[in-house]
Amino acid sequence: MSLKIGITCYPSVGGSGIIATELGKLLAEKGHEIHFISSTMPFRLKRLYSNIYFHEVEVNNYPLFKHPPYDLALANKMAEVINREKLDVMHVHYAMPHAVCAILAKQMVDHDVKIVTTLHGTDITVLGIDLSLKNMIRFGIEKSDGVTSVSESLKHQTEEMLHVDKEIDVIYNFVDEREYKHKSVGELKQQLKIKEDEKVLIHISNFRKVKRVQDVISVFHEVSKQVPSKLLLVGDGPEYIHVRQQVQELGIQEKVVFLGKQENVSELLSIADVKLLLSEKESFGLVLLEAMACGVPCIGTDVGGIPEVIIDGQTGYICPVSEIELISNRAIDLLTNKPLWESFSKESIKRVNEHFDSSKVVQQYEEVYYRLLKG
Ligand code: GMT
Repeated sequence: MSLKIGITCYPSVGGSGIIATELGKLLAEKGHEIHFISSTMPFRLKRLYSNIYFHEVEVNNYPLFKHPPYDLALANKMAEVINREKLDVMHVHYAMPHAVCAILAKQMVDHDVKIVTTLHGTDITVLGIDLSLKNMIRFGIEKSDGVTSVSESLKHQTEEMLHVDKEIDVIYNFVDEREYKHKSVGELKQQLKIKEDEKVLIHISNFRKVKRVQDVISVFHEVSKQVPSKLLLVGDGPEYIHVRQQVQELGIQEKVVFLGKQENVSELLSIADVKLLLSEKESFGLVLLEAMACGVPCIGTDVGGIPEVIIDGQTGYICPVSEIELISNRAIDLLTNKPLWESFSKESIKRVNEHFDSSKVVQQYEEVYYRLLKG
């Protein structure tokens, strides 16, 4: 039975927006009718799909209000779309504010719709710590009909921090295998002024403090003393300026390539030898999966869901946060031992195919929808 599904996410660049959009596209390919409801068109939703609709949330800026009431406008738009399109499911990504808006919308309509909330991390690990929001987040989770989490670690953290009385299904993130695979990218290394014999390390993030990009620079500094290499930095965010300063102070400007926000990440990953994600908080780490799918071994920290993605000593390495020396040594080992690198690269691709297969993940979400609709 095909369903009518509403999806709300933060449409800007970011793992949760990517997952929500890719999920919507794959569900549409399976014949479901998808209605995205958000402030702007999700950035991955570029071409026209006959069964995907976009409903823009418009917020009017009245001089009376200090802050434009986005959350209320969103709830209002959700109610309008649920009623008019007779949605079966409203799938929201993030408890705050999206689940709360969906609950409000559900009360505004006479049509029965099931609310599914997917927890991505920041809503729990950052906002959940804020006492003023804790009760609201718990409310959003408990009043949703179904709740999913992108890792076991995030599920446990949610239960521990918020004491929620709710069954949470763990459904891992996924990548579109048609896009994320090793590609022949011809002259790209040359274009980026990287010599053929130089190794390439890569970091991709939104440069928030939790990503510890400065540790990435410190590790690269150590690695580059022993291995001819370059570091590609993809993304932008609050720490960017400090990272640039650190690179300058270390005198490694010639070896670090700041690429800013990029869309063709699979091409950049195809010239990379090691991916570093050294965060202090990370519920999953979608960028790891993207790298692994392209055959790039990853080094990550032992926090959150990262150890559920990287298998230490098999697909990459897991190291304690801020252990620069250990992380550097691991990276040097990988970059200087060809058989080891080849084995990790092969195992990374295998792991993505076996555990994070997009068709299985989409099916898991469908099972949640059907289970709730059956009551
Ligand atoms: O990492 C971020 O700052 C962005 C955030 C988001 O909303 O996209 O990422 C969270 O959701 C991703 C998709 O499920 C996960 O892969 C990231 O690990 C998670 N980030 C954190 O937990 C810090």
